Amino acid sequence: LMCLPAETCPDPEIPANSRKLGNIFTVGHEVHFVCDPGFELIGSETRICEKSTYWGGQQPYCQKIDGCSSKPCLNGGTCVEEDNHFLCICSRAWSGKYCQNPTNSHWASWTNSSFSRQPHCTSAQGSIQCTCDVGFQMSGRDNVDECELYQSGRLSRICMYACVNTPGSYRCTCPPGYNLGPGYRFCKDVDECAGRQHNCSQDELCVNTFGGFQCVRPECPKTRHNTSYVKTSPVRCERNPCPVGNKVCAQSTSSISFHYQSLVSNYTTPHVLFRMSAIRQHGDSLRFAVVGGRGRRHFGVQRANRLTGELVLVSPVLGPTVLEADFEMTEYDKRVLLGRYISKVIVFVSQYDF
Ligand SMILES: [Ca+2]
Repeated sequence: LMCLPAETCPDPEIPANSRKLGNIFTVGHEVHFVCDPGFELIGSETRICEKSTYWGGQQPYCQKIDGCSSKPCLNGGTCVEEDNHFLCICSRAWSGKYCQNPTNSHWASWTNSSFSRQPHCTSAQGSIQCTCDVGFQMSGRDNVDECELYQSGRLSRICMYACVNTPGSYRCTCPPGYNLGPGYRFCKDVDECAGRQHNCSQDELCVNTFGGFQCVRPECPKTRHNTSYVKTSPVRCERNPCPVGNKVCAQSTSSISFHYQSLVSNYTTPHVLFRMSAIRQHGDSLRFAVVGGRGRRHFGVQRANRLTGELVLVSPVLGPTVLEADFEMTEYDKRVLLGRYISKVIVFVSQYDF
């Protein structure tokens, strides 16, 4: 038997006037630093133990901040600018320079400190409030809830999805359909189609979506008015030649192609979803329009150049939902229809914004 060194980074230096979150120093794990009230962090707030067993990023330090712009007053305190410093006027039940201390001192206990009890915690409006039995005060500074401390803001979220507090540390979790990505904080979609983890049948196509997948089966329009279509590829239908003199057939769609896309919920708009081009112009005018589908108010059409039209997502879509646009290009010459082509663009919008 041999003892091999673990792949561990050295205990990271804790900057003055700060606290460190995270106690696992093995490769791939992160530590975070939080400055005390009245200080701001310069450098890397988060450092990852890299494969080299060195900490990534830059050693942070906590710089003292003066002035109200840094929002130094906690717990609803009001900040007042004075000469070269600030003053916090605390709201009820808080005290201290930064209103950081609760004043409900009747909970404090000055008896044997080795004796402890579990606090009573309730969750309200996304934050956790804990209280102690009468005669006890809150302690447990060693097992700080990193999740709660960091989950408040979108930018400083330690976990993309959910955070689980563990003794001395925390871990991130992801919803079904996602794996925890590198760095253990981001959720990465599982590509079920590439990984053959889907249950689509042989005549179906697998479309990977964020958080899942879809089995699709593009269908050509049924025969009507002697107008019929034939499948020329898994995602394309072409109109059969029209009977001589059948005007309805001659005016109908010449080809239909199917395009599947996946988008995360609440994606930034405007966003170009699809481009359709004529290889060359036969007639004197080319027109682009959305002529059918689902969720049409989210779609707009614009011209990229003389021969190309763009289908644009114009307003953010909250998922999970499916949008569909029948994006049509028509070509005319002296007001006579030369051709009508439809691209069916189907957009799978995920439940989450990742
Ligand atoms: Ca997927």
